[in-house]
Amino acid sequence: MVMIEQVCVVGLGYIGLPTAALLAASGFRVLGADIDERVVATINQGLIHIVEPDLDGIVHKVVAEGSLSAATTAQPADVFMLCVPTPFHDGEGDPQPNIDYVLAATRAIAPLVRPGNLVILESTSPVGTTERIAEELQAAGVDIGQVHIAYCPERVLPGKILTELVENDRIVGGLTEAAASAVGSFYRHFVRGRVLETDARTAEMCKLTENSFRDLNIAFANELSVICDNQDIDVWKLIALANCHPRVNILQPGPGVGGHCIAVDPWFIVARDPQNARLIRQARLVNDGKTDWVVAKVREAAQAQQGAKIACLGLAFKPDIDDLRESPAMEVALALAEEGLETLNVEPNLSQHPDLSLVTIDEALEQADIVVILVRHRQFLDPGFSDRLAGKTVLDFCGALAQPV
Ligand code: SAJ
Repeated sequence: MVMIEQVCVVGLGYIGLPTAALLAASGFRVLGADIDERVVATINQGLIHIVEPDLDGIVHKVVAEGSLSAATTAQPADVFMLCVPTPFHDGEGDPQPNIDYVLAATRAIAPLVRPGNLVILESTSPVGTTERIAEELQAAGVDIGQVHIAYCPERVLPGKILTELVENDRIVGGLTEAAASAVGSFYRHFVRGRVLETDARTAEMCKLTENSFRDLNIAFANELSVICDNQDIDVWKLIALANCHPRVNILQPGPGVGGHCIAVDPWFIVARDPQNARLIRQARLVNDGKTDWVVAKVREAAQAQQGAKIACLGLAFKPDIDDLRESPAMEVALALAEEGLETLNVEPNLSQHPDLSLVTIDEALEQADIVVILVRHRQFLDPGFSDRLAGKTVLDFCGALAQPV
């Protein structure tokens, strides 16, 4: 059994920082590493640079106690956890995964890795990335026969990260059975869900599969919404009725799929096997195409009312958060403004935005001729909200006004 006292978490973003804080609160001495000096300085003051409920309190506490500290370089430890971004390469054609940050982080820890250490990758990654880590470490002179290397994907929902880090089941994919077992034991120190051991490639594919499953099911709902619109059927009512069947559970249509996970990860599967990943690729195209469809629908309504003011209600990528990254609602609002239409943008979870002027719900409803509901924020679900829309053209793309069946 490996004795673990120190953990080095490389990458202090949406996953790395909450994980580092949780480990520190669970009794480990945690050294966080991030290449961004401002991030490091912020954390060392006990503050946070991301928005996530309850994270500020826990980071403040563990930094004050001395169990979490940050630096711009990795530090010697018993466990190394890599939580760095895995974006796309820019270019033509289908998006291709870019694992450069994972490889750079591996090279950064390589001089510090000693026999008996655990090296864990948490970043969403294409199949084979954990093997690439082993190759990089070996090339840097590490005796990889003496090191436990595993893939353990994060599975948390933004907005519920601290709870889900502890409660969710975790998959640990070892490059060897011994690695899966050693890394599994480490996770059992702080995870209350089950820790399920497997091989690295299965674990890598499992993470991508989970988000593709959701993307595909949302694509089904989005496709239905367009078909129903053409046939004058209320898709929200249709889905609610269909879901009364004991084995049917259709997700909800929206203006497209946002965030930095579900709209990204399926491409990692497609990139490895474009010939066979036909449904997965098509789902991505359907969901991205839904955003263009929404813009076209609003354009059509605006053409019917020359000079109309258009209220865009909700800009975040999903309900009741302030996160605008990869948000289809934001894409719609920007596209309409670029077309020269007069828009009034509302995001109740934000007071301002650098590129877009925001107004309150009241201001928007006072002035708007056309109301476009893009995100199912709780403010738009209030009983009585729909009464305030009387006399306006209303386009509800997220079912905020849908009545229960
Ligand atoms: N959405 C719909 N219709 C639905 C459900 C969601 O249009 O019925 C849209 C949302 O509005 C949003 C997008 O999908 O734009 C994604 O939202 P989400 O809440 O489904 O997921 P994320 O991106 O916040 O988090 C996902 C989660 N994965 C799964 O639920 C399978 C989370 O557990 C992962 O850890 C996370 O991706 C990640 O990091 O990969």
